[in-house]
Amino acid sequence: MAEERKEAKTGSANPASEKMHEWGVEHKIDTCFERAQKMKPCPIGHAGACCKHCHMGPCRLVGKNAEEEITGVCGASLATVSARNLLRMCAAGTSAHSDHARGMVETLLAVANGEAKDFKITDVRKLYRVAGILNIEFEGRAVLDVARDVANTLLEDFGRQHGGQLNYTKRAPKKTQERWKKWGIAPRGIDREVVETMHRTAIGVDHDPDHLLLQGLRTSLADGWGGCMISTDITDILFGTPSPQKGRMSLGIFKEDEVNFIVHGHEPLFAEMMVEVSSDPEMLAYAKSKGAKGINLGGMCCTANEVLMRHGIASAGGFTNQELGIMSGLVDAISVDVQCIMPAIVEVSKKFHTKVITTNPKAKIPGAMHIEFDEHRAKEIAKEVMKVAIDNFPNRKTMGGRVSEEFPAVVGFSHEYIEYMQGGRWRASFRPLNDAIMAGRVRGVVGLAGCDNPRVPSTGIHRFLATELIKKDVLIVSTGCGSAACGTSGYLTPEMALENAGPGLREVCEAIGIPPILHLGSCVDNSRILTIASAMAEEGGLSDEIGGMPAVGIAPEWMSEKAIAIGMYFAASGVPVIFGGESPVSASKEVTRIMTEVWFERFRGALHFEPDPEKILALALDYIDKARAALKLRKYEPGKFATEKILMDMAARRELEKAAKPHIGIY
Ligand code: SF4
Ligand code: MSK
Repeated sequence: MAEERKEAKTGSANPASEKMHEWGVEHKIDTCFERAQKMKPCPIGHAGACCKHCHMGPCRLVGKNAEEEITGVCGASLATVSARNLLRMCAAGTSAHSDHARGMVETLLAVANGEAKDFKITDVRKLYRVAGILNIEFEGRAVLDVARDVANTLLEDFGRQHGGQLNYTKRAPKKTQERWKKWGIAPRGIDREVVETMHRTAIGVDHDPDHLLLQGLRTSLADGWGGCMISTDITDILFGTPSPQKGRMSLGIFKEDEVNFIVHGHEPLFAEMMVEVSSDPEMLAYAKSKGAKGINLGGMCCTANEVLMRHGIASAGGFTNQELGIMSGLVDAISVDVQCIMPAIVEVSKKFHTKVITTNPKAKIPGAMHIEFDEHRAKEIAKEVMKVAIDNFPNRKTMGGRVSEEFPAVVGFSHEYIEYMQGGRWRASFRPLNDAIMAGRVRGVVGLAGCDNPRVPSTGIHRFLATELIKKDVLIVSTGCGSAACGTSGYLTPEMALENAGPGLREVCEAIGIPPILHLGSCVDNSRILTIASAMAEEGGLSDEIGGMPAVGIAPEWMSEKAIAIGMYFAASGVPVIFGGESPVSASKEVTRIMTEVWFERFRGALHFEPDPEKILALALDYIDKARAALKLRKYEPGKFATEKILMDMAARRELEKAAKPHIGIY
């Protein structure tokens, strides 16, 4: 297997991860990297040419001139089949984010009703901001009453049946909203769009690829401006809006002499309780009684991003690090909730002493322990789970790969903080960023997001694009496993700007004191990018809508259906998006044309699939430069920019704050 692996260039591109992987290969422990070699994807399904939407099939629409000449038993064309496949991925991705969001809103409601005593409203200012957006009166009212109204209003977005559209769609620039209206893709209710997509993609319903894809965009908008944005907001309200934190990232975060507990998955509710419990004196005393010096909490995947950016809890990395972390032999327990959890971690854990604990009522894994989380008894359950890890500490075996590398990271750039750092608390704005783009110091902005993937040397394309883009003065905002890929490579530090960023971007980063790659959070926090883009449009000087900005989204190693939903909502909002890897609709030229040319014409966004990292880079820069030219901005030339605008440093910001009066801004 090892030889095959080298030939196929699999494994991780991250040195620490690859070291652990090599240790696993030596000890005959298979991981996703080996399984990716053994399990080749079916080329027909991979290209979107297989339909199994009824039991007359599966129909495989392959062969010469398949697009023109071959149909399924029912007569469905290749374009119909490919479009339907993409839509179902989008609906599944939307469901995942939105079901997560529903859980957050229900918890907010439980807090407001006094039924979830272990949680509280942490960020009242953010609650008021959200109330303002929803036209809910907040001044002079009890905080919990406002919270109840916010929760009930947002809950309506899930099941709205008649008239209207999602509350948050009005946060988009007017012109962007008008495009949605014109093309009939303003989302109504989140659940409704998902159900309609499932209906329209069933046998014998909608067969027009363009018409189908429009419904896909409407569903994805329900994800971006619904599920994701709601989840981000409620998480901030309950646990605090992130501001920069120092953290540690990579597989070297585990401690030999402490109980190591990993929170993995996506939903922050249980993880937040584990943060509390990990410093609880009773738990620490219990850990000591078992011979441990303390409790070391770490995170994995997007749960890691949630607790990293609010509490500085160390992250062991992204998706492809989950088995590798267990192979350290130091993880006493790992809790998992939902999404991106490989069931394989149970098998790997059997080789060590690690306990795998599922905590979500929706997700069990055979062979794992199940301790169900209930927000009404949150702390009690968190303690029960932590005790499993502590009791397991004495069972550690000596076996395990040892990696000591870890990197410092500055994380937690919420859109509110990005606004703040550009003008202080009372005069927060996006003016300096817009000015820097206009002057050519910052060439453009790239959202580097999405998963890492064992079918390529994982994290490698993220690493390549991150370094190349900042060299070319492109500011990066990162989320999800894109953030993990950057953080575990040591890229999330301000020093990265000094060493690698182009001269313009470096000047901006030095003036504001930020890294050139801004960690924005988890996958649902891609909604923060929508908010930032809307604020930039409102600020003026660039495009007056999200479309037309010198901005691109890239998910170079995507694998999840959630990534498809995210890519589509950015495209529908006006952002050209480039995904790595082979296209899941490559079989249909027509679907590919619609997603690239037709969507760009209608929405100024697009969805490309491009496996070659160099071409991804070139395409992204081309979009950025063409947008600059269309906006009649100064032509980007490295090292040459207008110097008239001075960025505000910390001292200037404090001066402004002293003089200013408070207000509650509504974005
Ligand atoms: Fe085949 Fe049509 Fe059934 Fe799909 S819906 S499996 S194309 S017969
Ligand atoms: S965890 S969806 S692998 S980003 Fe959000 Fe990472 Fe992709 Fe899962």
